[in-house]
Amino acid sequence: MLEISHAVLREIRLSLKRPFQISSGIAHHRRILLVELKHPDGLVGWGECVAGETPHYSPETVDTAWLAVQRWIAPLVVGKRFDTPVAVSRALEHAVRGHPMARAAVEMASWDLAARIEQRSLAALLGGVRERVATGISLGLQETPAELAACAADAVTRGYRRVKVKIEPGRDIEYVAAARGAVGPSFQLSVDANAAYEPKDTELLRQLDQFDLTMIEQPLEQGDLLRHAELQRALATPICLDESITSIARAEDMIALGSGRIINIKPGRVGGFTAATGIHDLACRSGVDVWCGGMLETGVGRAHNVALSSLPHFTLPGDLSPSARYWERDIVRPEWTMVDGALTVPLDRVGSGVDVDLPFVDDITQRQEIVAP
Ligand code: OSB
Ligand code: MG
Repeated sequence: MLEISHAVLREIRLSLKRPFQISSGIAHHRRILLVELKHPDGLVGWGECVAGETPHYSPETVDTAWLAVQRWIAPLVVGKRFDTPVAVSRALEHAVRGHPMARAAVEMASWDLAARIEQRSLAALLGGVRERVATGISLGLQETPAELAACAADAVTRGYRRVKVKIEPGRDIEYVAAARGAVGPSFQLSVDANAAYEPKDTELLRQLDQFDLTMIEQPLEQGDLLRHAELQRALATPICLDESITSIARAEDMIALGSGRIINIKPGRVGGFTAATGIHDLACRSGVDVWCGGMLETGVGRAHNVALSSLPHFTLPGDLSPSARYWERDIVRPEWTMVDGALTVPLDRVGSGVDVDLPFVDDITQRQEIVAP
């Protein structure tokens, strides 16, 4: 029985080794909301909220998520018993409109806790089958095409299986040409615009077809499913949606409208694992490819992304870089390491497979609150 006695919320602060710039904003460090759900017997499930510091990627931020979890979401689960984490997801969906990132932090912690109660790995509980998951790198916007080419070449040398480069108007064709030159003609290369373009840019985006990209991620605004469908009809390159897909229903809309051919599933963006696995199953039935995106997570969120990526239809490499790419020191033991361009799914360990380094987390905690019944 999934019984939750109380929840602990923490906001931690971690510096990124290097700033990460996308079309809509830049991150030098992360302020991250961590959620602990406690079982009366002492077992703990961990969740990490993927909301950023400012609303440049999504409407939610770490501050709105803190408010939503502390005031409305955690009170829906503390002092309660649930049959399954799916029931937790339903309870949150029933009572909270929007706030999918805040809901996901609690929902995913409940899956981790359920796996620990059942003494199974989170990956197995989710239906995972893969023992290793292929890793792609997401390269932020660079100052010059030559700098981007150097980063891309370095990523290939390190063994990454796919390189994704951020683009924006003014930093696109020339940059992608340089990246393609650096990785070679047959290497998996993709681009991510983070919604920086408009329908009037269709002719420009058509020029990207010459680079044989695996996909172009989120070219237009989050709500523009119809315009993405028109753009997809004009392009040979598959469109992948990220920001637009906030629920199973949005994924159904995308597929019905033909707004793209690939989905970037981030469990932390869609309300948690229940929706993420639902989107996975839908995509599998519909012939749409999926892969797991990243949000510069710590080792806690990365563990969740790795577990999800072990499901059978995650056929494309995910944005799942090892800990050392982001942090001087990650908050979990063991840290995530990459071998031959892949991370190992901890199928032989209980729960998400990592232990949180609590003394270190305490050192970097900016605020903490207990939510009890
Ligand atoms: O669009 O996928 C994105 C990071 C922050 C916000 C949005 C995105 C990203 C990434 C990073 O691409 C991927 C990673 O975690 O390595
Ligand atoms: Mg993206």
